[in-house]
Amino acid sequence: MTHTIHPDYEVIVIGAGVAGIYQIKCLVDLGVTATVLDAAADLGGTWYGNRYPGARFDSESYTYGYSFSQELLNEWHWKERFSSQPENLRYLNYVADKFDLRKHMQFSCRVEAAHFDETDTLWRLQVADGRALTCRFLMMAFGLLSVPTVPRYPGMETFKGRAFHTFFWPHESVELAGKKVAVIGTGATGIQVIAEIADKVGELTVFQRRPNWSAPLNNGPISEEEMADILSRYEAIFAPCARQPGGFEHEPDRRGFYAVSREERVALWDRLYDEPGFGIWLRNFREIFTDEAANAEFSAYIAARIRQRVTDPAVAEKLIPQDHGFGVQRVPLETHYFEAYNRDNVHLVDLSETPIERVTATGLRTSERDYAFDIIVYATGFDAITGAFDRIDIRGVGGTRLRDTWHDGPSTYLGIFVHGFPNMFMPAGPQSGSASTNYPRGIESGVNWCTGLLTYLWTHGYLRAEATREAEEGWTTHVRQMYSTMLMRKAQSWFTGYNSNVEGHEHGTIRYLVYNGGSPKYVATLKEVAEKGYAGIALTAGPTSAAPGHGAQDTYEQR
Ligand code: NA7
Repeated sequence: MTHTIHPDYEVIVIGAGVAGIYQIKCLVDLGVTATVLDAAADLGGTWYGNRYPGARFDSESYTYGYSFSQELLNEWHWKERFSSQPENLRYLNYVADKFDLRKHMQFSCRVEAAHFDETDTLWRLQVADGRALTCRFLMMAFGLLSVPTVPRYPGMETFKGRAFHTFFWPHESVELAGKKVAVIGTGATGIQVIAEIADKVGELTVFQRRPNWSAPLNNGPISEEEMADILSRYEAIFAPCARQPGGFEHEPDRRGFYAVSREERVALWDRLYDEPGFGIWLRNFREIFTDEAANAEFSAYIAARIRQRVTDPAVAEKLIPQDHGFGVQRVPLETHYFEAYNRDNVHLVDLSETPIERVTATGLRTSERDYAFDIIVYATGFDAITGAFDRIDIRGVGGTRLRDTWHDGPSTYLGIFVHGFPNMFMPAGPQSGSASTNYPRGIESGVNWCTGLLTYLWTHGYLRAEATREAEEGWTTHVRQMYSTMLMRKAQSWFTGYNSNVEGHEHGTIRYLVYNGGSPKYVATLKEVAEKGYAGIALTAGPTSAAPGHGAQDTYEQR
């Protein structure tokens, strides 16, 4: 039987954040019939949500922006070294408008299901608005931290004041003056919001279960002259980003922790503490990631810094982590965070001593007492990296559910493919190089590579691409092995799949979510795979060539 397959789109991209915007740009450039679907009311992903006060990059702004267009680089002037959420959202809108991408995006489109149709070699999507859409290729670009999670306290629905997760901080301005505010959570988000609102609220009570290691962001404005200088040397900025494991300009100190004296180590740390950004983490000795003693010495150094900054010694001790060393969890960067606790209107409740028992109509009840609040802010994190996949009913060959396949953690080939889920690509997926690096740098590599693969498929008339089981097993084993030398494997954080608010993730059983080999190695691997004719990927030809731009008119013979 011969029949014509008319998928609605050759490619559907899910997610209009940093990855989705660039992915659709590449597809539009190729003249392919493609669209982006996003559950939110507008583009921006992370920067569309997360409108809480203090939300900003920890990446240097000029290393976060896209590098694909010199014109764009020339036109956009970053105002701060670590730009804030409103500006970041303006930037993404500017990019979308400049390249006229908005017309290829559909908002308030929550994809509920995506099922692979083996007979017609296409994906069938069910959108929450009732529409059914089809595409040949499905690109998952919905971000690693897009599913916020809140605690499961009894009585949450009874609270009479305002309560929101930081991701859903209201779009209109929230009156904070004179208000009694609770912040639950002291991860990267909590640390940003606490420092920012401490002097704007009436009373601020921070509910901390485990403290995080944190160091100064050292943000500052970028003057016109500085920006002109940055513009003139973008190439020299992106080149080291491509060379460094983390995708930042920061280069590790390669002298060797034990090769220098204690005085030299401290001299480096004193310098890094006052430098902007992740230098304190990534310009440090590499041993702090792998060697317990080296890590302990550096952690003690940061603990001493915290003691210097916090007036009340008892509060200072509570803010110093005891269960993990510096840098084995994602390091939040802060601006006057520790000084916030020196204010009379800021109070710290240690949940390890007095746990929250319930939410009441007027506030929170711990094992010790009741607290009254006008606003409760949940800075309690995300169902990270695989959460967004779990919330879509994704079914591959034979109706296998991705959620089941990944029950104990993801398994991928290159962080881009999953065996049994043909034509589904993750340009910045779990176990890819993006998750643990300066995200946009990783995204550009992933998107470019996926676009190259699609072009290859179209040029050679392939209709179906699927990672082999062997290739996936090989990659996943490699990803796991890389954790074995890293102290991070012992930490309970979103890097290792811990989340006390998600069933099955609360015990801290490690999930191998990120590729720890660093960006250069990852990019080199992708290049090698492509050069070997996409090794590890089974490519199946259709009877006719499916050239780009003709996605909706492909014809092939079905037997
Ligand atoms: P994180 O880093 O996962 O932090 C979440 C925080 O919330 C952390 O301090 C948690 O304590 C705390 N938390 C979570 N659930 C509870 C409950 N039930 N009770 C008390 N405290 C709780 O999320 P962030 O949003 O801060 O950062 C995520 C990333 O976003 C960040 O790394 C950046 O890349 C951007 P715990 O440590 O679990 O004891």
